[in-house]
Amino acid sequence: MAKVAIVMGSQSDWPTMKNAADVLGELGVETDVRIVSAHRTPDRMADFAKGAADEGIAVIVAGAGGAAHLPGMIAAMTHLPVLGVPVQSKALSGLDSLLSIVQMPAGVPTGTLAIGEAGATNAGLLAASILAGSDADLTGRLKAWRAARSDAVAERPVD
Ligand code: RP5
Repeated sequence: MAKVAIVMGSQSDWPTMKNAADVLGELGVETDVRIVSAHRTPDRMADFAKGAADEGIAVIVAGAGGAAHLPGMIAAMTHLPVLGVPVQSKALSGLDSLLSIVQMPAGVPTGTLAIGEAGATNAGLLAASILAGSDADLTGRLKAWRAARSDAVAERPVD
């Protein structure tokens, strides 16, 4: 059963959010990926947020762009950790998305990652880190993944 849900406001967010799914796949973490829009499918969003814990989901990665209310609205309806990814928007390059996600009122925490693909990748890694706290095998895979990334960095640049 998937312990990480990856949700996004639109099909157009998938090229960004796929980075979260990919890194979790590399770490052997099953994901449940859905399109859930705060504005276009609010009832679907509420059903998802209220039911996620009972479905066995432990961490939610939520990405949206522009008026990116999705992560905060989900966080308002579940006690599960919500990691928000600001998707890069056309009009304002994702600054709108970032500010829509990051400035939550005290009491409704929503993690906020970097704009775009780096944020999605790191949201996946953070989700894995959270799960690794109670999963020794995943801890080992996460350490190996990070070590491989370090090993891939050359000591000196090449021409
Ligand atoms: C947001 O509006 C979505 O998360 C997406 O980033 C943005 C644009 O959506 P589309 O018009 O491409 O469907 O709700």
